[in-house]
Amino acid sequence: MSPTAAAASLSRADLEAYWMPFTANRQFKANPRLLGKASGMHYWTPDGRQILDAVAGLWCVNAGHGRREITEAVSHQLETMDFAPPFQMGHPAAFELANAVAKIAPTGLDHVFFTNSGSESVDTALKIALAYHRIRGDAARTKIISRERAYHGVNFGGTSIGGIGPNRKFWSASLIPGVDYIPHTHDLKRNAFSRGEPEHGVNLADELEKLVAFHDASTIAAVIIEPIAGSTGVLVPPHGYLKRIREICDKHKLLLIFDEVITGFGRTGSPFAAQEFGVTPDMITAAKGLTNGCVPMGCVIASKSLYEGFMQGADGIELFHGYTYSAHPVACAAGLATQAIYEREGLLTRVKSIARYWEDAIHSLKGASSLIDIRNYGLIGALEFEPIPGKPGARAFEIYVKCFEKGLLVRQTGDILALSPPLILERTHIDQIFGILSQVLKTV
Ligand code: PXG
Repeated sequence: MSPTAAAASLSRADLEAYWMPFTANRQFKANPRLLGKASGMHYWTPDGRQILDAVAGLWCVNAGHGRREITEAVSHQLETMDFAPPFQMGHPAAFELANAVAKIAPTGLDHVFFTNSGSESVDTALKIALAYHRIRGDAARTKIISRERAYHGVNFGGTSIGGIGPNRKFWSASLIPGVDYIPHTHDLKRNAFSRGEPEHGVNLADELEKLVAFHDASTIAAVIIEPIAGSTGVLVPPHGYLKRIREICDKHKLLLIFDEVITGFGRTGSPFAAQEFGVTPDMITAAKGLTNGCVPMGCVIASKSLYEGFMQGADGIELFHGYTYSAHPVACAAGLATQAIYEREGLLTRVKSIARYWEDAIHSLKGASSLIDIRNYGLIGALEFEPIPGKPGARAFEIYVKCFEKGLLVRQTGDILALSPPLILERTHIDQIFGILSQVLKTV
């Protein structure tokens, strides 16, 4: 039976064993939404309904679905060498992919550590930051400064620095100590319906100065920030905010980590948001678009001086960290084919040519009932709705389900809908996305 036919024939009982992540399992299994096939800008349900993908899977399929070059590279790699141990051994594709990533990264960020997900990238970056200070004889620098509403994945490190209540409250007594938060920058009173970077809020970066005064710089290892916060519902940084954060980090010798798991690989109109906003961190965490989402892989891109910091002292293992599947050959093959597509099709900067049309289209929804904010940057957009009293999230969930029924995949988080389509989309897709959304918004 083809996978599509198999999916179509799943019974209620067949759905039981799979404990679905970040999903209302009982609600889903009573009324499942299944996908069976994907190509270009679309998914198809097992019963053959076409769904326009306005979220690139989950912010990851930047070059569109079903790219033949990636399929061929992966299949060739599987036939040639299925696995190679990454500890004390290497294989050519790992070095090639590290070079390819370093080539598009901000100047000075030129060493790449491979992981298998965004969560692992974040935990890896935190461990590198702490170890770096220790190696330099500054072992008291152990604290991490994050932000309210931050999402940095779900491993213990990422959960510990996360700023979204439901994602951490069950484990809050068991998380790593020494984490503090600066405020988020979401300010609907002053910035609702902003196009691109909001005007107000650069002063919120100064809250970092207050935390430094409170903890003392000598105890702080790093500041970690999503340049554009994604999971919490798309928070675009106010004008000048990231630059001010960098200045404060420099002044107090704090490492700055940009978590670019969603903003990496062309989403903003530059290869990384660091280049887009003209601010260079000491490390970038990435994943998703690295392999076009088709084989799990993440990475940490570190500055030359960070790497050099470890390459001192006696010969031997410099960083006691790594995964069995770091630089997995199949993931590297997918990554190399993906990066070749990005380069050949100019996808890492293509967003610049379509972002204005996207911006005008999303803001044309203004005036829809209960819509309290529209925000956008690059090929990212968000619609925020007034919650139904006593039922947070219910309004956006209803819209999400109705969109799916009408052939459009969006992403819901709380009372916010997020949009992040593949970077190959054309104007006609933008018209379809906002055509469906505008119809659905009239019905809720
Ligand atoms: N950091 C950031 C900034 C992310 O957005 C992760 C780390 C973790 O990556 P992994 O690969 O471990 O999931 C993410 C993941 C959403 C959504 O709807 C976003 C993510 C994951 C799931 C849903 O916005 N980002």
